[in-house]
Amino acid sequence: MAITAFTREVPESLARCELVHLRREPIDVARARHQHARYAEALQELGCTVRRLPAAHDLPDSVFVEDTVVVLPELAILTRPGAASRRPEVDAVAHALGALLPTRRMEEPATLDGGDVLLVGRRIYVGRSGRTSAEGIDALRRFAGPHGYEVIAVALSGCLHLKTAVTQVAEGLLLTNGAWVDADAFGGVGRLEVDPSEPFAANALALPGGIVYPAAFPRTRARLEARGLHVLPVDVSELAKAEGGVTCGSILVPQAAPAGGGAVTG
Ligand code: CIR
Repeated sequence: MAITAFTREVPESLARCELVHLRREPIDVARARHQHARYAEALQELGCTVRRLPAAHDLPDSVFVEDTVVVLPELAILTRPGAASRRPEVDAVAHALGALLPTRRMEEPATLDGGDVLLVGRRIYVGRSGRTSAEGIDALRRFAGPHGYEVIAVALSGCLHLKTAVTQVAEGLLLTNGAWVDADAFGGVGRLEVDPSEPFAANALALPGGIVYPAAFPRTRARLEARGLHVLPVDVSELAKAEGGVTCGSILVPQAAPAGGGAVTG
């Protein structure tokens, strides 16, 4: 399956990002940009075609594109992010994805961050976080339900988004931090727990060619590799200071397969 990965440049204003669970630390924007470029290369190495959305320097969190949309093969559901400062991020994403997929858009009072949404087959798990409201979950159900998806709300505590606590790393295998989410919520799906010394290690970006994964979590990486999974480590330390992980830096859109490998375009 070919995948187009949309990214958005690290804005000048990144250091003014929203923060919920982390203390504000100085962020080196030049370094963050370098790390983000390397992240995009990793996506490309694993077979994605990377498309960059226009930078938005007045929107500090605009690099974290995942939160603006939920992409299903059938449609793109544009979100209304839980942090008011982030809502203007959505228009550029709507414009780019509208050319590829039918789109629907959540309206006030619904709020939902894409980081709270985990798609496993025809099940859509959605975190009840500080960013995602009951109305947001209802809207997701209303848009996705007619396409045969079951939307399942999941409680979480201690972290920003559902995907801070759980991501899918292979068919039938979830990587979890059981301190932040009740891993039994995911039915019979297999699971691998993060190393206890690496609480933020559950956020992994699985692509058909391998897993893009923060270099900061070698112990959990070893657990993934022990399962035979190919892991491509990337240093995302500056983005992590803004409470971002590896899933939040891209929007993955499955495409009808073109000839050849990955590419970076405008
Ligand atoms: C925020 O608080 O919204 C940003 N500073 C971080 C968003 C990270 N998004 C994600 O993990 N999906």
